[in-house]
Amino acid sequence: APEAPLAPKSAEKIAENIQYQTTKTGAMPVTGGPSKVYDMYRATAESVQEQLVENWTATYEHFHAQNPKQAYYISMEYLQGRALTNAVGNLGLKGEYSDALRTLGYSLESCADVERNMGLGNGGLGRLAACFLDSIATLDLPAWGYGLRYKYGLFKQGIDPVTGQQMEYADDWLEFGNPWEMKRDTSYDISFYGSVKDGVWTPGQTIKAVAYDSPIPGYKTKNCISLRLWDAEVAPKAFDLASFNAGDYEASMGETNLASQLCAVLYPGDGTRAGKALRLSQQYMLCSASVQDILARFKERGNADWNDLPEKVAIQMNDTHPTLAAPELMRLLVDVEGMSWDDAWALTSKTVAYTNHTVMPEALEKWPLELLEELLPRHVEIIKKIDEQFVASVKAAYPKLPADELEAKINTMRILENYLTPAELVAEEKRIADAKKAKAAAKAAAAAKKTAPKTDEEEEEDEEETIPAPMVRMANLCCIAGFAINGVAAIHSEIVRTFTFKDFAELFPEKFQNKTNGVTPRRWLAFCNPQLSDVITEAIGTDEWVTDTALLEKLGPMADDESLQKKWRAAKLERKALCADMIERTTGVKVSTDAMFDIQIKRIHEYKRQLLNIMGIIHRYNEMKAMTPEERANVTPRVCVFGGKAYATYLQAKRIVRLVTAVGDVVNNDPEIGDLLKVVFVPDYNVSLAETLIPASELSQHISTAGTEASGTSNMKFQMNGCLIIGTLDGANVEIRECVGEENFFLFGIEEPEVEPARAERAAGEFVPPAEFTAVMDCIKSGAFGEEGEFDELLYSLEGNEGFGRGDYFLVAKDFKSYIDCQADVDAAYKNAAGWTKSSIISTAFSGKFNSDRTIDQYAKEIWDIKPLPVP
Ligand code: DL6
Repeated sequence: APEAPLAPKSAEKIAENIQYQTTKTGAMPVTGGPSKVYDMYRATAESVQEQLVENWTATYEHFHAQNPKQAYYISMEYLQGRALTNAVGNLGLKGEYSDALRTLGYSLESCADVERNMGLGNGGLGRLAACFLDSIATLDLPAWGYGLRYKYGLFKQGIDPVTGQQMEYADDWLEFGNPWEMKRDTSYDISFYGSVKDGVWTPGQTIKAVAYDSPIPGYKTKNCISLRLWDAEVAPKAFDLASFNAGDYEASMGETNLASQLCAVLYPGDGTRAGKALRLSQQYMLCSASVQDILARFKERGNADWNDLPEKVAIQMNDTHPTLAAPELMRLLVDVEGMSWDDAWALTSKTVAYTNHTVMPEALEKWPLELLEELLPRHVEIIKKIDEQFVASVKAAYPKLPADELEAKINTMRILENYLTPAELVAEEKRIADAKKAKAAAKAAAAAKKTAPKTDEEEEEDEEETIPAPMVRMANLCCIAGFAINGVAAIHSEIVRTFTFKDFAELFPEKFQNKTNGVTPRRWLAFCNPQLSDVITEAIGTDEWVTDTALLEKLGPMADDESLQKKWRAAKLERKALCADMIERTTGVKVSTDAMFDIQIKRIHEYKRQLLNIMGIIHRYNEMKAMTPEERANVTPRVCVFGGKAYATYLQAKRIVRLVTAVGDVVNNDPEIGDLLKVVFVPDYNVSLAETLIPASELSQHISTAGTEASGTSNMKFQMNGCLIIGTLDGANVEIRECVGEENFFLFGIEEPEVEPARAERAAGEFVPPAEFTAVMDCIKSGAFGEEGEFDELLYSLEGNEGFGRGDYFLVAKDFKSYIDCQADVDAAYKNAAGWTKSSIISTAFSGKFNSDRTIDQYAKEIWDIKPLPVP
């Protein structure tokens, strides 16, 4: 075998290196052919990893020697996607690796294509974390990511060919190993259960969290940071060999079982107590291992004074899942390092910061206190003390507030909901028992006098009064412990400040910030869309826009230029052809590249209103069916693409998926309609699919009910790729529209302040849905799509509050007319190719703000207080 040259840079040497790697991975490079592509990918990945390791080690050593303040991003999710194309792109070696593989009889694209997606996330929150890591590395910032190494991602989604329904399979992304990760000789004990006496915790079970690191290279820099994922293993000392040998396998396997369950899946169902305990255990493992590691590094770098902690460490909690990082930091400082409570609190509250990613009430996590107490008894003591301290501080802050108002404020803000001290609990139990007795006596007396049946009020009064279970509100703990709290788009941060956490913002106005999300222009434009990237680089005369996205604005004045427009359209067409191939491969539906590619890809959720989209399509279809052939000739042809996963237990979302496939079954097979309309649901939406769909898109839908989508980030990716948006004034749409100009954004629907009045109007029975909406409802009810009655539960959600109706909470009916009118404007605009292309160019030109480098620069300066530290 040839020698392995260290991190070669020429195509020739790279080819040698790949060949050398094949001797380790077992590939047969000369024969080629599909069965060997995976082996070749492995060999290429090993070769690229060697390149990265040089920089990775240099970065670690540089940070270690310089001992800067470092930020740590703790997140339950990372949607990294594939690594190969991104790594060679960031290393600036794409051409060399392509050439090297060509000489070996392969192509970089086909090798990249067989890589499994590292899909350790659910949606925007996880993909944002991945974009942030890319920007952190690119900006040379001292920061790292921490997460969990789930054995299975969320799930792989299929569509049952017979029923058209979503199916879920385990996403075994590690089936053939992961060439990018490195298991480290770093592990920490993570304990659960047990008891606490005088502040000393004697745990019941202990497992080991073991570090697996993946390199995250920056673009055109030596800096390469780490994504450290924790996996659970059983600590050898915890394995009960004696019980095992005595045949008591159950007893011997306690820790082994816990360890194997902990990192089995992302977001295990939490409908049961066991499911809740598992999710909490995952969150705790992530927090405990990460915080122990952070403190170990603080010491390892020679920092001797704990008071320096906030000058050396910032911890960002990505949503509330890593909230336990705060009490865990307290525990480690007080119980392990022997610090006083007050000193530890002073440090903790200057070290942790919180990002909120949703204002949907059901997503603001609350855990039963008794469950947390059983799982983490010492942490509950700590949380109770933080709560008690906070309640006292609120009382001190509002000395003049009337007692009932103060009590209401405390009840909204404190961490523990429905919490009673032991003495209050006894008193409350007595009060309920006395009331019950009094009621029974009164009832007996009344019964003696009266024979008439009970009134509704009397029935209600009969219902047994119980003491509600105390809950731990994680977001409140984050607001109390965090030194900064931010939302993820301007409108969202405003809702967070003035509504969701209004009382906290009044008490701690200095903590509240906005950090509008962003996406990395490397993965989401330069690498996923080389066709358009080449056109951009040629037009503006430099490729420096890949980091300095403000340069894209140079495209603005050229938006009318005919020759640029021609190249722009050619690039789009090439991508539409690639996308059409993918659609045919994955769904069997042949689509025309002459049609407008109209795409909605995101988690399936009622608030994101895929239902509005598909109902709009039904309206379009019915209108087309009623047309004469001459009228039909004027229709703007469309390919309507949906993609996204419905959470396994979210039935309403699964019904939406089914409605889309049912409509597709009818429309796609209607010879009268042909290529004028196609409706496809692309299964198993993931990062790689997005990299194919987004460059091909011409219209994308971001149509959530105003005030419900925190930001959205796919809207930014679509915009960067010259796609026009149809959307509501919600999340980052608001800022995108400001950047591209209202004439280049298809706006519809009511605005956020109108939402509550609209719901009230509906609840009062005063809203009459538009005729077009009612016609679509009737059409679905008639059984035109799928089985008759198949969508009854789905449609009930759009009806009034009576029966199963849920009052159309997300206001599909209210926005329907405005939506279909806006879609008619889209159709008209698409007919003017030059006008459409101009808007498309302007979209890209003014997408610079949504570069995650800008977002990360703001986090670094305004929250973390960290500075770039380039490896020399
Ligand atoms: O901030 C990233 C991303 C936003 O762009 C989306 O608007 C928001 O829905 C998402 N939030 C979550 C949190 N959980 N929920 N629901 O995923 O964050």
